[in-house]
Amino acid sequence: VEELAAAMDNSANKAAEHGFANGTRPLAGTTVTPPSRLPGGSTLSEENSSEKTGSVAPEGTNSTIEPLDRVRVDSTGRVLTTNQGVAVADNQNSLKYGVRGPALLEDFILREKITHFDHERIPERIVHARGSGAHGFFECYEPLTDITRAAPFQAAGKVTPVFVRFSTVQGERGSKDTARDVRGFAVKFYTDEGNWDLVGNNIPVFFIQDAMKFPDLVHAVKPEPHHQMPQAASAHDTFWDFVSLMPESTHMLMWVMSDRAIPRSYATMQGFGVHTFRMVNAEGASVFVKFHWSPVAGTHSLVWDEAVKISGADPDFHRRDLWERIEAGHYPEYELALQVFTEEQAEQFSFDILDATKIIPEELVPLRPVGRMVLNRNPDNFFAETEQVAFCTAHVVPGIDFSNDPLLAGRIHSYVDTQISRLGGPNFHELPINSPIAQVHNNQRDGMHRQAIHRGRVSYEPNSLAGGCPFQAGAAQGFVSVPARIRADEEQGKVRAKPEKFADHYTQARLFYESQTPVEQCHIANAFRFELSKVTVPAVRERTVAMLRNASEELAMKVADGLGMDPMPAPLPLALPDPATPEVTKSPALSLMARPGDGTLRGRKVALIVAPGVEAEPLSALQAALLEHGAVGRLVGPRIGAMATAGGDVVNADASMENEPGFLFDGLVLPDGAEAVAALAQDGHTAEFIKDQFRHCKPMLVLGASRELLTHAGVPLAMDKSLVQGGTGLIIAEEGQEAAAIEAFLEAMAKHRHFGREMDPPLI
Ligand code: HDE
Repeated sequence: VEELAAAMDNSANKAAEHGFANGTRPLAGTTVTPPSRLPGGSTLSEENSSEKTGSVAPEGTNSTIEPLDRVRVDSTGRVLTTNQGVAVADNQNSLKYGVRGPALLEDFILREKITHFDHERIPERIVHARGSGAHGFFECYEPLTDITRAAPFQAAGKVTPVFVRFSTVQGERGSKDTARDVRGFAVKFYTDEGNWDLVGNNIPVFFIQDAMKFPDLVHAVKPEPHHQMPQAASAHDTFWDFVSLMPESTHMLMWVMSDRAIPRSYATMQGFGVHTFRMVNAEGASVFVKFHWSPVAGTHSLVWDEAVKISGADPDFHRRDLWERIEAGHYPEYELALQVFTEEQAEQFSFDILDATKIIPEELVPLRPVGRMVLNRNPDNFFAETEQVAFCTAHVVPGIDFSNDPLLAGRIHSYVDTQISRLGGPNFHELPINSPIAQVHNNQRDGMHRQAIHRGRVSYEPNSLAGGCPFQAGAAQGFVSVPARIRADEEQGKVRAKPEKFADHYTQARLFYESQTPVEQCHIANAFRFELSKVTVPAVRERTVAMLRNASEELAMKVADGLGMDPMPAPLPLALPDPATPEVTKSPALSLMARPGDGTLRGRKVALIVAPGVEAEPLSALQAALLEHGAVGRLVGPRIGAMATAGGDVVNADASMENEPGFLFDGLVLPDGAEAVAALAQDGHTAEFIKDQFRHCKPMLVLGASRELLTHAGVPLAMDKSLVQGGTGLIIAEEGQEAAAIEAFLEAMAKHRHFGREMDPPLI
């Protein structure tokens, strides 16, 4: 009975409401002592203590978790039932008239099972269909009461539970993670005063300035409607046709063609609120803000050739990485920073802060760090949480408000609307993942899938029959919109038009390109070359180059050259021939290299190649060293399983070169051992492994006899001596110098990539 009670501790149903005190229904014929407490499933633990505020999040205090115990299901020790709770005797055979006879319509058990199955899928999101989610918390560094009354920012150390969903935009739900694409970075804060959704992206600008163009943009970038290709890619005619006719997209194109669009991990990319928002304090005074999330692990990306290969070998690359980091306790962490500025400052800027195709350079308005977010719990169920989570830009709380950005205005409408069809009605806020921890009381009633059982006969306000409840909160507690003044209206009246500064389409595109390191500039040019080479209509390619000429002649020339376009087309005519002089012409903060991160190896994966006859000792030392730094060293062999080492021991390869190809790892170690090396030289996978690691500029450690494998793979050792001197991340261990070589390798790993050896086209 005790075992049963323990098993049932995790189970959840509504039995408590039917008189079973512990919330679980006992099995027939048993008496169980109710377990004292529902399971914890803590999101906050002592590991999450904060060095910055000194606060230690108390264990088990995630207020989103315990209410969910009501709907958690664990079937351990339970019998199979129908949805009506009727025990099912036989789950293998449908009801037939005789064993060879016809199936009977009366079989309600079969029909219930199949009917439910037929409806298991819901419409996927029209954009951002493919995503991955995680739970965590936000912790405030210092009270921001001077600028906002929003609950998460009221005290140092204040902790607010969050759920985050990262996503790609173009591909369908079953597409790949490593597409060249914008990534969604949507955060739901379950604040004490209601849910606040900060529905951002990993790029701080957008393709268009006005919501009116969003359906056109999405129709252009999605797979083409006649043949539904390409999947998870923007490299096709309709996308480039549209953007080359929309010069306002030039700035965003620079970002999407940069390595930002192929992040190494969700844990190594930034997030941005994109639009200008407002923060409002208790006195009703407001300031403008921009939101920035910066990963503690630094900003790191893949290279294109690698992203393409990964999408074949592991389409779930980012989803797996996020899951594994959290399971391993290497929790993704991001610092939230604000750019705070006033309306008067905004008026002086050379660009319009309502224009979502513009950033505010950090040099103009510095970032103010205000808190950190830690993602430390994987969802229990992908569908119930990650798929059903409904982010809406309209979900703001007292202390947060909107600006008049016309793109944001459209979004405030769109997200609630889309959930109504995606999640089947207006009650999506009652799905456990969406329901706020703040209590909900209003007179909205009924609709599809209503969960709440409202008591009493009053569903209107004002009322006297229910004592006036629920009553209006009033301005001190309730949400009050900022009474922002709207100028120019009287002169202009209702118009379909844009402010003049919106027409400067190129100044910030130039700023972005010129703020990149030469390696990044080269990757941007190569990305344009690749994408446009997939475009079949020459006029579209030419128009894009004509547009780029207005942002950077150098870039346009490189792209034109890569496309065999000679001469270049004339630049597109400017919508605003004489734009205001920008305050900032170079912003190093815009480079990915500006945020190398904390220098740890947490969450990285290294392949340690093994084969029968391998010298195992240095590999064990290396595995231990990697583990100490938070990285995983996996033994990868010609096949999985046990193999004898040179010293007569046994090592177990847990991956094979076939099932985990080289490009899935952040670093490579080639082993010593004459017999092993001879076997590896005979296996074509070894050379592929080495080539990919070399081409993708990843750290490589070469021990003893393996040097020969480099030559075998065509690595140009003789060509450039600097290649072997550590600076380019290729470390060849001299005899007896293994320990020093391991140190050098760990250092090289911390640098992530070694672009010094990158060549275009690649030499091998
Ligand atoms: Fe979205 N967007 N969007 N978007 N968006 C959606 O909402 C929309 C825009 C973003 O993980 C949809 O629930 C319009 C900018 C993210 O669930 C939809 C406009 C930014 C996610 C929608 C934009 C975003 C979405 C589809 C222009 C960055 C995924 C399913 C006016 C700041 C959230 C859904 C998640 C999802 C509409 C532009 C970010 C259709 C109309 C700009 C991260 O409502």
